[in-house]
Amino acid sequence: MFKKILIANRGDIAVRILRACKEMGIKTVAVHSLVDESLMHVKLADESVCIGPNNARDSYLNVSAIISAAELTGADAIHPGVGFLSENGKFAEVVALHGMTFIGPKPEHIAIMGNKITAKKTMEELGIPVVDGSNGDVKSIDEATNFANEAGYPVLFKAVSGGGGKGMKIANSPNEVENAFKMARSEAEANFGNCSVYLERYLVNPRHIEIQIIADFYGNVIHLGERDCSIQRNHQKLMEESPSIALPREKRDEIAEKVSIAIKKLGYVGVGTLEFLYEKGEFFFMEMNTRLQVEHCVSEEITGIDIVKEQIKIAAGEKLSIKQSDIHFCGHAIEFRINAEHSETFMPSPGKIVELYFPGGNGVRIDSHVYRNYEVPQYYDSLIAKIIIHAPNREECLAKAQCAFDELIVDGVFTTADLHRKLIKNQDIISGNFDIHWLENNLRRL
Ligand code: MV4
Repeated sequence: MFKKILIANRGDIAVRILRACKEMGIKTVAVHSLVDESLMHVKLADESVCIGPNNARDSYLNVSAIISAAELTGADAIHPGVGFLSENGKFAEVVALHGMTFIGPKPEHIAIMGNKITAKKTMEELGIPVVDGSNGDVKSIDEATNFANEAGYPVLFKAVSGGGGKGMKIANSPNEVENAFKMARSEAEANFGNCSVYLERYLVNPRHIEIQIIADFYGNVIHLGERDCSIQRNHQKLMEESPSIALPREKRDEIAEKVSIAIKKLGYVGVGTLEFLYEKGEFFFMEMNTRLQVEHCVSEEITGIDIVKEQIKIAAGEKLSIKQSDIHFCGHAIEFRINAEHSETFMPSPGKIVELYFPGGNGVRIDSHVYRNYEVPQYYDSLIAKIIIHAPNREECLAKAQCAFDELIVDGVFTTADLHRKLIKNQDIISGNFDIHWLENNLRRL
């Protein structure tokens, strides 16, 4: 097992990883930017190193500074957390070249999934259902129109190097193809430095359902069921839950089984998530996230498995300690993301948290790094806390969430808590009647 892990991240996820390390008796190194000097994970870590100025590019994305910090402190592994360098295959290679372990999958698998066409092709060959699309990048308007006429409208252009929704353009009819193609290409070039785009049949009202997997070096693979992440805005998830109210158990078992087999055949190692769109009882693979995810907590709650501990053990070469048949899905869990943002405009709201009280009690989990008088910096993601509620069923979960939000106090910055207070009382949310567009379509009415 590792003796010392450097955590190349900040915020709630750095604290989450630090806790796993501490429980396992592993020493921790925190890294931080100038403004993050008094961050919670810095206070809790055994050692800390300042890796640069506030701008993430100069600190949390600064590969040489992070490698130097790891060598200086004698860390034997680096945990990239979420975001930042977590899906950077080059970084994973550099870590290995310096004789340390990157706590994540093999660089080759990061690379396959980083290209949306190879990701889709790979998964399709491994028996995972995908949405009808151009087999490769689309090079001309003619080629695009031909595909669209065959597949039927609407169609969707996507960036090959994309992900997270940037550079997507819909064409509803033949006369919209040219414009959508050109716009998608220029957005792809501007955002990813690669103008390649591909085409898919556009799914109009899907849900976002993802499958969590964990795989070790010895071909053992388990899945932790699904998470429904349909409640999102501008590709930022706000509320995630498991199980999905829209997904019959047999359908869950069927897709999760297919995913486990595919992951085993692929030789993938570590934790990962396959993101699907689910419409009219059918799954369509979109992307695979080759890292820990923000919303991993809901799967932990309903399975009792510590995903981060398993991830660390696997990276150290240990066998998975759980078999699929040992996993029992228990109750319902919902995660509410508390961002320092205005709850109506979603404008960032940096500043000092002058008053803070977190809810508690049975089934109420808080993953957070903030404390009273903490100053939310303007430089990074605005997530300040995750409230994860676990109860025997969805109804009790929502009731418990109401109690938790009655107790919660965050003063000094605007937060998304006010939006959650409305969401959990909304009839569509209560009855599970929503798709990926629901929040954007209903914000004004909430
Ligand atoms: C789609 C789609 C509809 N049809 N693909 C957005 C981000 C990327 N992960 C996939 N995305 C989508 N792909 C087809 N063929 C709709 C979306 C999409 C979306 C997906 C998941 C969660 C939120 C979304 C919001 C808008 C569009």
